[in-house]
Amino acid sequence: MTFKRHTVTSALPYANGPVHIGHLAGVYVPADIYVRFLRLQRKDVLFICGSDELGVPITLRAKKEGVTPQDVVDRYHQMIKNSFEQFGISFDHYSRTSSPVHWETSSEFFKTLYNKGVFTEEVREQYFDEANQQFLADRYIQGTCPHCGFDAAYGDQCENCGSSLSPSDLIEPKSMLSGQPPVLKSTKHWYLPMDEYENWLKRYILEGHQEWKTNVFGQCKSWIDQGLKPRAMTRDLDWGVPVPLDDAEGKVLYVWFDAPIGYISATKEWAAANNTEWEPYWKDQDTRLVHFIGKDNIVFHCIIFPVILHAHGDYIVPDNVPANEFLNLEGDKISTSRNWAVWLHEYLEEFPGKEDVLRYVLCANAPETKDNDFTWKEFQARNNNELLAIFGNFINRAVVLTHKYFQGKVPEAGTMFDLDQQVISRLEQYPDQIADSLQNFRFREALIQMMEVARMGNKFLADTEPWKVIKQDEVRVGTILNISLQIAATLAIIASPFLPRTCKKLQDMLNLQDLSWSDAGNSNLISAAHQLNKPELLFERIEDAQVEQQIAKLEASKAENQTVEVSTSKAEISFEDFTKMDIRIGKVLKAEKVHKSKKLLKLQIDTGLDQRTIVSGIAQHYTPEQVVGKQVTILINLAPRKIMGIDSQGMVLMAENSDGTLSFLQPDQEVNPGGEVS
Ligand code: B3M
Ligand code: ZN
Repeated sequence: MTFKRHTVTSALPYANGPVHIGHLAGVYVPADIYVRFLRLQRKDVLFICGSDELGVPITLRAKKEGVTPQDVVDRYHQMIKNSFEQFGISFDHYSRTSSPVHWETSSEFFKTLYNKGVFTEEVREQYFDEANQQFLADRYIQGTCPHCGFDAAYGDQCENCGSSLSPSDLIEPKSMLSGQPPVLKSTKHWYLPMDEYENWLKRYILEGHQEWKTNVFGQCKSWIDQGLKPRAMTRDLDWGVPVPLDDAEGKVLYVWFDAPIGYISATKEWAAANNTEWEPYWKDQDTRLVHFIGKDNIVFHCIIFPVILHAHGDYIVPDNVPANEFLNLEGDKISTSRNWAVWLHEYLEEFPGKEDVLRYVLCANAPETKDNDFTWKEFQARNNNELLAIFGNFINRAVVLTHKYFQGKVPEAGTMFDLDQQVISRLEQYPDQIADSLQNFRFREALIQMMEVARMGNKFLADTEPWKVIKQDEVRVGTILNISLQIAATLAIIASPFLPRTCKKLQDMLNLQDLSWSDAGNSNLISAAHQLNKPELLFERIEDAQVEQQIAKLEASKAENQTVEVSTSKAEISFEDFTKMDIRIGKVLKAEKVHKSKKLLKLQIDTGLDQRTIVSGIAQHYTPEQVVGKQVTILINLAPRKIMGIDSQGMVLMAENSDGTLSFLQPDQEVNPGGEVS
């Protein structure tokens, strides 16, 4: 289907912290490459984003900093907006969900669904923090992920394995406000009956969009196959869009209900500012809606948001959601809390003028189909060995030699040799190949193909050696440089989605304007006698010292964050509370790894009273062989729970060191299994 226009969105970053390279690689660089490509094809594209300023991630940050949520979002919204602009992410409009137009749009949307009878009203038990006398939203609840054993999973998603969760899925949930286990308390909310849309989703995705990336299609399929459950679209919170109903005092729209509607609100703002209509971008069937996100947002963009758009009835639904996986940094997960990140605003300060270098490296290394890793050494190597040595070197020689031998005027092309013809016919084929890769969101592949053109130009000059030939055959040199400049002109087009600032300089050097994709590959694009401007270096070396400085900075932040983070003591308990716990010495009889989990071991333990299975998150600290025969301290009257499908009856108590290592609690002499600890 050929679409008349494109609405392209990228995930609204939470305005609770700066943007880092994981966000860029996962979401914003691929989205910007895509829209720049579409614009080069002269397509009608609207590129929308904005700060996600509501919901719990904001209030958590505000509590941590002792300021109001509005202070947090005002600070970070501006920082994020500025850093995107400086980096060259070319949004047509960057909005924010604390804006009046968003509150109006999202509450109207909710009211429409309510009046259509889409929601079910249900009183259910939700987690409540007694110490703070407030209901806990999903992000306020932390516990062990039932899928991978990660012990700091949130109530709505596990950042370790990307699974979407509900608070009731968490093992040993505890409130992030008081540290205490939350209690269940009744509260009324309005539920989206996801189960009622299962058949529609099967048609929409499983039948209708088998072309979606496998990581996206796979997650949607498993979500649908597991069976969808009704999901609350409101929350007990004081920071968010108030629920526009009379009997909803103290309740707000669930952030994942309002946030995607933020794309629509931002479009309205853009249309008003540009004196045009917003509806065609969200309501016309010949508009293609594409969402760029990270893998942890798949269910919200592929399942929940399409359901509410479909239920509303006036809107189109996403045509593609090319989500990326996660980017790691120097072999470790990027972590805001541990300051293990390369922050965009810091990069812009420390590497001025090198925005395109980071774009290039993050695209070359993008986690398109699996998690990937960023290292500063690779950043340096790709700049020096690819951008500088191939792309920059080729352009510089082509332009400098034209100035040197022809006063900067493009020379006539004379008789073509076979080599010349081969280069020209390859040049003509690349734009279509690259367009196919870009249209199908294969940006790494497209980047490699673009660099093949630069390599071809570089090799053509190295093979023909015009600096030698000039002594005896100026006409031949003219042909060589004419062909080289045609290659340079094509690069100025096909490289610009990846390297926009570099290509602006290149086009200025070539004295070319208003190039479009259809010009690429044309071996007469730049005509003879055309006057070039002065040569300008496109790239410069990145020295070891610069990179070593960045690595040292990361090591320093790792050391800082390994200082003993003595967790604040929990609320006081009575002696009676303590006596409820039955803690014994046990002996490990057997141990084995838990399938599909990096963290869990399944232990068979002699408790003195019986032999039982206990699942323990120690697999990254001990091998099964190391623990068999060990004396261990166990809590045997903990309610049994299912972990990764295994019934675990109790808990092995471990001590955690400041660097995160775990060790067993053992008596200093042999105690028979069942020995009481008191
Ligand atoms: N604010 C980003 C995240 O989950 C989230 C995206 C909203 S897009 C509507 O980190
Ligand atoms: Zn997990």
